[in-house]
Amino acid sequence: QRDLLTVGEALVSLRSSGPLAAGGPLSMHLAGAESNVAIGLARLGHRAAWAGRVSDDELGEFVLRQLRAEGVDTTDVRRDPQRPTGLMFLERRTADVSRVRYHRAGSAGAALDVDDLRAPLAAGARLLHLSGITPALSASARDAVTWAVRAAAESGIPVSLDVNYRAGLWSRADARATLTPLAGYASVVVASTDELDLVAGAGADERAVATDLLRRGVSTVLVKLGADGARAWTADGVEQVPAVPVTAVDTVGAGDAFTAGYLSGHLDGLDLTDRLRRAVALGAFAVAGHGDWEGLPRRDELSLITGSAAG
Ligand code: CKP
Ligand code: MG
Repeated sequence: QRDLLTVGEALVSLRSSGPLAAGGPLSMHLAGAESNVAIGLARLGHRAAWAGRVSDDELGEFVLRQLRAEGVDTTDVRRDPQRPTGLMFLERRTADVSRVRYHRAGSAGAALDVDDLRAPLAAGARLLHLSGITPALSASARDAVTWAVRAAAESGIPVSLDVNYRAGLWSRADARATLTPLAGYASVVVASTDELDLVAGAGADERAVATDLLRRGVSTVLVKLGADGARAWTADGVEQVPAVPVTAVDTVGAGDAFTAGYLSGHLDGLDLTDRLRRAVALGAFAVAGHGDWEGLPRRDELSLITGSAAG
């Protein structure tokens, strides 16, 4: 039985160490919010599977090799002979500010459809993780995600949804119209404070949004506070943990690391406080190193950053 199934678009990220317009060397990395989460869980020893579409060429092969090397199950990945793998350029502007530009319209990942998800959903998993990026990619990807949350609900598979609003992909109004109903199917909703208005018809007030989500059947609302840690809203009230203080060198991937830590704690049966502690510990690992997922810890490394807190 798989611990986690996650679905989304994996990208090839090309990174420059300075302004892109100045040219110079680029390095090639795997990116993609959901595949980052799968890697985070696999590093901690959980059985994680990623499903999606990649191109049937070298870049698709690169994505698969990276995932397999990290121990992620790619059995259900489809190769698309017609479409390219999406690209993302990341340019570093200052030590801790980087800018992202996508070349993903018409990609294999964006062509995801319901048929791509039938086999992985039928195979079952203890958790299904989705992000708000996927429904922004295309109409067929939006239908696929909508189908997946309903199929998961019917099979009793709890869903986690990370809002992951991407302004380059859709407007806030479109995101709100799609993500608010979707969030009602989730058992865990992950958002940063500036994403709260996208998952409930309750404005941006955190308490009002959390109350609305809990009333609609969500069991845990996780609000990421960056350097201030994170808060969890449940039927029992609200709980906050501080962040683990580290020097941030690259914040891309921090949210996915946080989610991976939380879900790992859930799979291990930890209580809410310890799940949150593991979440912020993984977030700290992610921001303390370069790359979207490269710095994530193996299980025996969890204590490197926080001592007992992460264990
Ligand atoms: O919210 P995060 O910084 O954790 O997400 C980062 C990922 O999928 C990154 O790997 C990138 O490829 C993306 O989000 C995206 O599509 O923006
Ligand atoms: Mg995020």
